[in-house]
Formats: sequence, structure tokens, C-alpha cells
Amino acid sequence: MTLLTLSLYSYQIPLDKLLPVGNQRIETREGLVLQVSTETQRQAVEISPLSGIDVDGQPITGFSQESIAEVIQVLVESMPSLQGLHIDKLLDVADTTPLASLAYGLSLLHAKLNGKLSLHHDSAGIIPLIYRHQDEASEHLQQRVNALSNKVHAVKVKVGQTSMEDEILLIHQILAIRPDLKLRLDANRAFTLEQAIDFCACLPLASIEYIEEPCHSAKDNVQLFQTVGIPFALDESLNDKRYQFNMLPGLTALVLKPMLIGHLNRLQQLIEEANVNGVRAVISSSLEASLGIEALKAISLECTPDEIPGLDTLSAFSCDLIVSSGKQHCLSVDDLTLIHRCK
Ligand code: OSB
Ligand code: MG
Repeated sequence: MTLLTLSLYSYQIPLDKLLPVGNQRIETREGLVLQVSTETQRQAVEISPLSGIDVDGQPITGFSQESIAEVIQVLVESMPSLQGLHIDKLLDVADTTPLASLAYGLSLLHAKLNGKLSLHHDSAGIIPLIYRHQDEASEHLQQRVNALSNKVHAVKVKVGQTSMEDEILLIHQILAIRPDLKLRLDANRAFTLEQAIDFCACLPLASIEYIEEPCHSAKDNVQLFQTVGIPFALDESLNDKRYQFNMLPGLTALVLKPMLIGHLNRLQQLIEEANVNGVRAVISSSLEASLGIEALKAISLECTPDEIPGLDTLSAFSCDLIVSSGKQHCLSVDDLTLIHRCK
């Protein structure tokens, strides 16, 4: 199978509501689409490093190390050297680039061209992401909880963002409306150990599946577990290239964002190490548009079939990208900005 044409596009999609990136917020999402054709097929992947500027004009920190501009530069340089060659050459670049989003995108493109990761059936479940929208009244947030389908069994709630009192109240309000729900809390490292202990001590233990990245300092997570008995999940810790799986008391899940982890081989290795240690592996979005979310669904069905991935961030997008998720409008490549083409 030969790479006959390669086209690189950029997209910019306004969001209907602000999306949280840790404790920052964004109002538009931008990213790249790489489309290639071979003798028999055409495939596209989304490459959207989670970096750039937030609503307040501040640089987004703690997620992708690379900028979109860096990914464009490397791709524009490598595209001519890939054209006319076997699709396996995509892996040469994926294996050697230090840019995680590019390694992910190229290894994903290779897998798609090989007919892996095709979406046979749509995974039914979703894990709704609950956070207070800008200036949203508490009644309105409660209405949103009320409106959740009965098929929803777990929700993810952002914590460590406003006041502890408000957030503890919110958690109790959610459970008053839907006592059957299990909660996955995500603190994005907002708490000191003391704050995390105070916060967790006020929570109904039996309803909490885990808390993601509770403490500023990841080494305090074990102490938190030993003090209050709430298991923790790792997310931001995995963004460090040097992260190596290490079993810890209280570690119950890895939240895996493939766009930040890089090559699919590394993702698979982390999933295997988690499995061997009885730790859950949950695929999660890095705020991709519908093209990227479709890939994450397929990866999750293939690699973590017993878990529902965290992909509810797509609901904030004002339109779809290349593949329809059912939104009114879906951008095609002709609607995007062409950056570079080899044909
Ligand atoms: O805080 O886990 C986060 C998305 C982008 C950046 C950071 C985060 C997220 C999500 C994705 O929360 C949704 C999910 O995991 O359910
Ligand atoms: Mg998280």
C-alpha cells in the first residue's frame, strides 16, 4: 500500500460552551487534519495538540508539550519524503518524533489504513462531564443532572475549581437527585494534601469511584488514600514522557489521553501494565472534534472494551469535523484551510 497523496489541513471550531482544560477554559478548539490516499482508500486523522491560548489569553499549561505550529513544521518537512512510499514509512516518523500528538496521529493513521480500529458498532454508554458553566445558577446545573438518562450510571465531576463548600454541596445535590450514580471526581491537582483530606472527609465514600489527580504533588495521593480511603486515578502524571507504570496503594485507574501519550504502542503498553496490576484503564478525550472522538471510541472498543471512555467533551463543539456525530453541521475537508499538499 503506497501513500499517493497527502494533504494537511487546519480547522477551528467555536465551542457552544467553554470547555475546561484543567482549571483553565477554552472557547474555540483548533487542530489539524491529515488526509492520505492510497491505491484503494482514503483515510484522515485528527492531530490536535492540547496547547495554545485560553479564554483569558494565557498559555494552556500542563497538557501537550508541543504547539500546533511545531507539528505543522515537522509534517510539512516529512510529507514530501513519505509520498510514493509504503504506508509503513508513517511509522518511521511516528517512532522517532518527540511530538506526542504527531506520534499518536501517524500511528493511528497507519492502524486505520491497515483496517484496524474500524468502528463496528457505536458504544452506547457515555460518562457525562459535569462542571459549572460560566455564571450558571445552581438550579440550572441541578436541572442538567435531572435530565440525565437512566442509562447513565457514572458521571465525572470537576472539583477543586471553586470553593470547597460549594463543591461538596454540589456532590450531595447530585446524589440527592440520582442516588444510584457513581462519581468520578477530577481535581486536576488542585489540592494540597491537607485540603484534599478535608474535602474527601466530607464525601459519601460509597458513591465515589475515584478522584483523579487529587494533590498538587502526586506523591501525596497515596497518603490521601491511606487517610480517607478514597482511591485515586492518574491523568496529568501520564503526560510526562518519563512516566513509567508503578503500582501504588490506592491507585485504581489510569485516565489515558492518547493525544498526549503519543504512539499507540505506548498506549497499549500502559493499558497492559494497568491490567496486570488490576488497575482500570479509561480512555479520555483531549478535547478532540468528532473525527478524533470517533477514533477514541474505536480505540476504547478495541483496547479497553470493559470501560466507557470519557468523551462527553464533544457535546460542547458547535459542529462536527469530517465524520458526523449527529450535529446539524459537519465540516468537510473543503471547508478547512489547506496548509500543505503532496500530490
Ligand atoms: O481534566 O481530565 C481532564 C479533557 C482535556 C483536558 C483535561 C481533562 C479532560 C477531560 C476529558 O476531562 C473528559 C473525560 O475524561 O471524561
Ligand atoms: Mg483529568
